Amino acid sequence: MKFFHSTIFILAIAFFYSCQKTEAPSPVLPVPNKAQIAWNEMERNAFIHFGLNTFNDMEWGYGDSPASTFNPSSLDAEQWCKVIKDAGMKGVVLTCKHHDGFCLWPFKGTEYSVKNSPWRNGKGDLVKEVSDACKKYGLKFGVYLSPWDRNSALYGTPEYITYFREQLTDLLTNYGEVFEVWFDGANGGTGYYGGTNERRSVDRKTYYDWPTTIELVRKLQPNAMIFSDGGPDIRWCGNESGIGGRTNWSTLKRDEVWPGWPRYKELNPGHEDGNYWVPAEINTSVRPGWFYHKSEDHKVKDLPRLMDYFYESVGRNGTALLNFPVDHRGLIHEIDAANVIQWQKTIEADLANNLLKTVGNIEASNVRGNSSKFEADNVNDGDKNSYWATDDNTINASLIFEFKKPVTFNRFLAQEYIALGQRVKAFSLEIKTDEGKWKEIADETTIGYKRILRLPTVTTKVIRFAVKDAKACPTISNIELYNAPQLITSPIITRNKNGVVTINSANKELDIYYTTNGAAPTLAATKYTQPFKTNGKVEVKAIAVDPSSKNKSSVVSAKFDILHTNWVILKTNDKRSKAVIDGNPHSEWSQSAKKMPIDLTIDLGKTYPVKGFKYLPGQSRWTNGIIFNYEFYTSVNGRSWKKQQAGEFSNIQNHPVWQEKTFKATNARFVRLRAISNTKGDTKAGYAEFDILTQ
Ligand code: FUL
Repeated sequence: MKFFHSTIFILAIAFFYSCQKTEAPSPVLPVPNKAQIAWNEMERNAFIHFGLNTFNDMEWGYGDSPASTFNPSSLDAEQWCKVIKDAGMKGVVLTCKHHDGFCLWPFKGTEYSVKNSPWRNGKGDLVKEVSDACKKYGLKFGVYLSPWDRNSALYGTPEYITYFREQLTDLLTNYGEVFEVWFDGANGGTGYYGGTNERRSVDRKTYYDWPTTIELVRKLQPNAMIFSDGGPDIRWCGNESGIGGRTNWSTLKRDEVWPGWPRYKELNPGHEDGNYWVPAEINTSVRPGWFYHKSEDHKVKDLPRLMDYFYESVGRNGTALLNFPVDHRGLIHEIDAANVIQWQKTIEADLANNLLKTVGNIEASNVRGNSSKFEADNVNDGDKNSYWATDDNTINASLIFEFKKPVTFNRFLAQEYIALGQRVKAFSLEIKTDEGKWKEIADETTIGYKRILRLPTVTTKVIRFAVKDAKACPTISNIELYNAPQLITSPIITRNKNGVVTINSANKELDIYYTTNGAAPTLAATKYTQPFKTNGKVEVKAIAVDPSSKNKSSVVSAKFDILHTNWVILKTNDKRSKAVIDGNPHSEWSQSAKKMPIDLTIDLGKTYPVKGFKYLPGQSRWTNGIIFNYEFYTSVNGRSWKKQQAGEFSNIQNHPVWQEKTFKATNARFVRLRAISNTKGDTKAGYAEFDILTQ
């Protein structure tokens, strides 16, 4: 009997321990709530900036642009939603009120809204049109409501908070389900403020009484994510360039960084020891500006830039929020639409064929309690709720993937089971070489909801994923492998002052072939390996080619005239002026004077038969002195000058690209570009590049 009892006792203990072992790991706090997980799973959303700024060519309206200027000619919110849907995005956040205070819905508390605009004869409600279009296209709808209001006379007083909450109540009551509420961090400063035109500063920590406002949002839209720089539910990533942290914790010491802005640098990586779950939203605009400016039509993010954005947001444990500056017509511009649809197609193609599905065997160095519930295969079963986990004390652990045939890949995707918290602090990826040795191909930090690595293309039969450090035993829900098609990026050809030509292409895995004799380059042309020297006039043509598929870019051509080696910019002591003739379109120089005109005078070092000139205005966003009316002079001796031409660079403000002017060839050693006026009407003249054309 006694024996029987003790056996039962031992068995019971054994059973107890085995159950213990196969229990799910305890969560690592803090953990996300369901709505936060659902928000991460949306991955990519759209932002819309549209309002009076659109019609007044501004980014931050002062609050005094007349409501009557809001006049889109053919606004169609369904066109926006169709583009957004086709671009693979899941939700839309609309600037219902930007800092200028203008309301896109007929808010009863102000006259500064669509109701006093000609659009739809003052009967329109854009928030309604957009939220309806979202419903039709199966997109979630979110609202941006600027706390700062440069129009309201109340701003800065306690009454404004009531006004602000009434606006919020309208937006969260009358337009159906709202998935995200966006509170901008820019707050207080100069403004119109009901005609007082003054500076009003507020303490952004205390003025708005945020806790009460947050409660209001919770009451009206319990599932909405509240965004501000420092949370509460989701945070800013600390930049507007669309770059999520390579180390990116979804956890944050929210109370310490609140309201966020002063410690914005910490928002990018988050805090490993953060005590709140506040994942990062990675926002950027498809154009340089948040609002539409015709002058930026040629600066829409292209496919390579958009792909960087995808991998640096969604691929770095963030949710992307890509802004569309809707144009004057009230449409997403054709260029923006084409680029984002290309973006979606390329993301789909990159992640089309998960090679891990062809794996022969997955071997874990440790499986929690040896239980099938936590087995290695869970990372490859397509079930987001199953995961591979290890025993509590086993942090260093690995998975070895063995393939029957060699696999070639260049993308690695991993996901943690974040319902139990973000755990992994460091991981690596290795491949087994033909010699049977491990070779590390990636050494990274965090994973979180999703991490995607872009890797140089490699071929192997065995891959090892190793967790090197974690807050507790790892819980990995998913791993995928892809061989993304090479992105064909165009060659960029530049030549410096001394004639050295450099050809680059953003995708470094492409080969470049070029010619200097005017012929179209093929794979039989010279392969570019390093910068090369040219003398004088030359036309360089290049293509970029994917060595495996042989897919190639279109031919890019660059015509260079005489060398700038002996050129001297006269009549200035400013050393920075050499930016004008350095062959680099991204460097620039500007000069100012008490009054126009302003001259750029160059000694070419020798006499040439000059038959024209080229001018590229500054390419930076806030460039100065884009020349509009000009005169062009030549001289043989630098004393007596002959005017060769006078005219304007038409549309240069909106389209600041190379301008080329030609005239009858004349001998000259000295040339002068005289700026008669610039596009702003002030007294500056600015240049990215200047060149001449010779016969
Ligand atoms: C910033 C604002 O000041 C910009 O105008 C824009 O709305 C951007 C999304 O946030 O803080």
